[in-house]
Amino acid sequence: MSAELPTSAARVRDALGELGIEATIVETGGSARTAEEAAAAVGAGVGAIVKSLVFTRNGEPELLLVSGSNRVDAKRLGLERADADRVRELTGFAIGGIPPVGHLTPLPVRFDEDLLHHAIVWAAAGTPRHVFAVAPNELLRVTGATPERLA
Ligand code: 5CA
Repeated sequence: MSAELPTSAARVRDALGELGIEATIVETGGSARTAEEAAAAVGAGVGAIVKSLVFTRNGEPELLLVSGSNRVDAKRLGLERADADRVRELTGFAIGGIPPVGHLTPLPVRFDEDLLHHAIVWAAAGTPRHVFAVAPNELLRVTGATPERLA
């Protein structure tokens, strides 16, 4: 039940609710810290897992929502990986459970077009053991991003 969610997952549940996304947060049996583990935990292909990654561009942070089967072409996009402390400071969550919404500081979002090839995608819900499913176009809608090639 939602009342039993840890604080970090409850924050994601509340953020989703405020955005009008109907999603049930699921606790995985084992670790879902990586896209591969999350895919195995929910029985989805790794391409249907949303990686929520913080990068910086000219020092300014951006949130990239990337298909689990893609690797961001950071060089082409002029991006650098944010370190774990910066990610925590900006989002309020620890790596392995970074959700796509509900961050302390709302960041500009870049959205991987390949996520739209799936009917449903799964994203982290604030902890390495909590995920939620969402239609990718719903996630796209609430981010206000324009889908693009990030790989
Ligand atoms: N819960 C899973 C599936 S949704 C998850 O959060 N996957 S993830 O891909 O969004 O988050 C893990 C990612 O964090 C890895 O792809 C890895 O590239 C990145 N990462 C791991 N350690 C660090 C670190 N020290 N600094 C910056 N990024 C890191």
